[in-house]
Amino acid sequence: MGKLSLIDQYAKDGYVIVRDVIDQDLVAEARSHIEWLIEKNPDTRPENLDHHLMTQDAFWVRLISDDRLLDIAQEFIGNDIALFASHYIAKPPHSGKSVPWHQDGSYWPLEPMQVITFWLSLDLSNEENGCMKVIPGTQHKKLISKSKYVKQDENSAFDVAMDRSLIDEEDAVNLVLNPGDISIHHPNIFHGSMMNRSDRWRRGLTIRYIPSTTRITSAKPHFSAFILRGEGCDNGNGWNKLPLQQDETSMRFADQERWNLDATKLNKRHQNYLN
Ligand SMILES: O=C(O)CCC(=O)C(=O)O
Repeated sequence: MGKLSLIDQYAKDGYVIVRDVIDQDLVAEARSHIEWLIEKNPDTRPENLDHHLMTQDAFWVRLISDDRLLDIAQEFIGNDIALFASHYIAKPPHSGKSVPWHQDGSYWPLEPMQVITFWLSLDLSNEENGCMKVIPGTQHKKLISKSKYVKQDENSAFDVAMDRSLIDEEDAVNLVLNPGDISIHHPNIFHGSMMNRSDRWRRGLTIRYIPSTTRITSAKPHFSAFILRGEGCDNGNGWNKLPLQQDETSMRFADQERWNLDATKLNKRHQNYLN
């Protein structure tokens, strides 16, 4: 049998890996960005650097808007691409928290649940430092309501997650990624990751793309609702303006001038839909 396309592999297993998507210079900038965020937010755990910090952060939005990522996202969700959420889960050496088993869609206020997650690896991510694990095929299971999730202990990055009795750990696959690789996963797939007990960091960025027609039904404002490609639409999502690099709100980065021009153009194009 020939090699399956990304879409076919994803349909079969609920996840797929794409190698070498982002170059090492940009990976290094993303690592510096994590350091910058940690310094600015000393009370936030590095596993929890999430989209609440994002609205004014030009480097973050530039990174998730990278054409190499959007070109892949387009294969899955079409030309009109928006961001729902993004989150650095950076596990420090020796003490990095686990991400207990869950289905992403259980937490998400999306209608319909049309969404795709990219996980961009910023280190060698393997079993030793707590790489992501998935259970292939579980994307076909229904979403379990968050109200059925059970409380987790202080070693977990989440307060609640799936009951362990629902998980067949021997079916789990480790997603071993090099810096710059991405994995892509389905909102229903069972997945999680162990603590980082190694002496290396395990840093990754989750990026949740939606077609811009998908509605975000939670209370507004939604800090990471951005139209990234295509026509966009006014569906009550309260789209944010793409932020420009300014020293008060964003780290400096290599292609900030190009970004400021591109973001200004896109903001103009979508001005009727923006907050
Ligand atoms: O970073 C991890 O270990 C887990 C990531 C995750 O749960 C997600 O991207 O949905």
